Amino acid sequence: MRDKGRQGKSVLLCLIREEVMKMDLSNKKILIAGAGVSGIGAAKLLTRAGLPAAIYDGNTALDTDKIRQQFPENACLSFVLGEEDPYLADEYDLLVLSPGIPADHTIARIFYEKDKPVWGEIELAYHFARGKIAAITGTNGKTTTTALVGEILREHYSSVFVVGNIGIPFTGVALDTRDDSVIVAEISSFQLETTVDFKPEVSAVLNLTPDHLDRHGTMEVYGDTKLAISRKQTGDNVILLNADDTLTRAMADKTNARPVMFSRRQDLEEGILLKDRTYIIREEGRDIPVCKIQETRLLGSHNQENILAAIGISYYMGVPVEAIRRGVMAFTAVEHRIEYVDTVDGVDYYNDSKGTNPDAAIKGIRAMEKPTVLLGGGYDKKNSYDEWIEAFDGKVKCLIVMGATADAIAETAKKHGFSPVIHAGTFEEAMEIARQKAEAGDAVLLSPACASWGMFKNYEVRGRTFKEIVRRFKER
Ligand code: UMA
Repeated sequence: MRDKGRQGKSVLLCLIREEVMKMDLSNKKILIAGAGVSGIGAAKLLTRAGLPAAIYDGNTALDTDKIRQQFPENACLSFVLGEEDPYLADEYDLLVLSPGIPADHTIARIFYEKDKPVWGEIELAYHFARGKIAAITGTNGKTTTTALVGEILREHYSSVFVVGNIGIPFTGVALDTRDDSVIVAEISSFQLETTVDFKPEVSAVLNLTPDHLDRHGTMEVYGDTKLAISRKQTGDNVILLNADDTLTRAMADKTNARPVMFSRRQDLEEGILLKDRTYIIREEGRDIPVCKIQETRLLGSHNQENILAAIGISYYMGVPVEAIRRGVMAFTAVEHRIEYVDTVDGVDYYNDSKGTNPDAAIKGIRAMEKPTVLLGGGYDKKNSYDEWIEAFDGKVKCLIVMGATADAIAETAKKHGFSPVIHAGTFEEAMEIARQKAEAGDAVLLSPACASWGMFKNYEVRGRTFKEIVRRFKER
């Protein structure tokens, strides 16, 4: 049934996964909350499928004309802006929530109170998508691992889609997937709050360190939210777990999927591991070598973990070892992740804007080999900066702080006896100071240990701004 065409409403039902279909969407009124990348993606999916889409957004100044221009003229699109009115839960049958809007937000609560379903954009896309899914979560390394798995899958499959928190909404491609497609999805904890029937063939939880606790409250809730990636998996499915991380290792007892461990440090009985500096798959007493560490181009021990996970995910997605080997060896770096930008006046500039929490930023600083002028600070997720500052390890010659967390970081630095710390009022000012402080032979690293919100739309805009300013430095 799922092979049929996709014109008209009756055909729409044929596209919906029979085994997961909970609801006949063709006669449901659907409200999408959030007019960002996810929300627009969800609205495009519905209108392409011939269904009306209504978008709710708290921002009353939203430029709806500009959004409309992204849709065909005959698309049935409407907007609800401003205050969340309880009547919305009477008017609409289903709410599709963007990940930036917490599941306990008023707009979601009014739907829950009326027993109306609340889905995320991932769940909506899942109901339309065909093919096999690999889903990746964890605190750090998700984007690199997702991109790497995408590269490996392309070595073997002809229809590959890389989607999710990486910046490409799953809803944007769901209608283009086929039965022989493979989809690799980076899924954030925010997105996992609103999955219901989402069931990937292979899932992975890479690691778990404190992050987004302002939203999830406790590490326990954060961990449970991450494990929701496996909630609907069964014994036919695989979950890759990091054996070197106590919290992810313990998830093996809480999932119905078949757990497969990966480890950088342990000689596992089964799983994906390093032996004699070679990545191997150990299965049923056999060691299958994939490639050597020095044959890969991703640097740092955290990337060894990402490679181990990617090998396991690809292997259980059916990719032959030779194709995995080619994919791993060809892969370089991801934008905004310890990305070398340029050398200006003998100073190397690195963009690690994806270092949005202390743990990720620790990896950024560890990868530096030269005296480093470090730019940090941004949105306040109530993280602690102690471990990050301890990791400076004599490498940081000057720390420039900005944003809502500037004072908290400066205080932590003082507590650990680190100086100098310089406050910058704007990102541009921070860059000017960095340029003045860095001398030939130094590095300037943007690795803020904080999200960009409050200063930028997202970490990507922050990273691109960094790169743009470096380019201007070069032209001066
Ligand atoms: N909005 C409201 N009320 C609110 C909050 C937001 O109306 O209380 C509206 C805003 O006015 C805006 C829209 O919601 O119009 C924004 O929605 P959004 O914040 O969900 O952002 P999107 O543009 O849809 O991007 C989201 C992810 N953003 C977040 O999770 C915050 C992107 O992840 C993701 O790439 C994209 O969907 C596609 O899946 C970014 C991110 O920072 C990269 N993720 C976090 C992380 O990686 O740590 C989780």
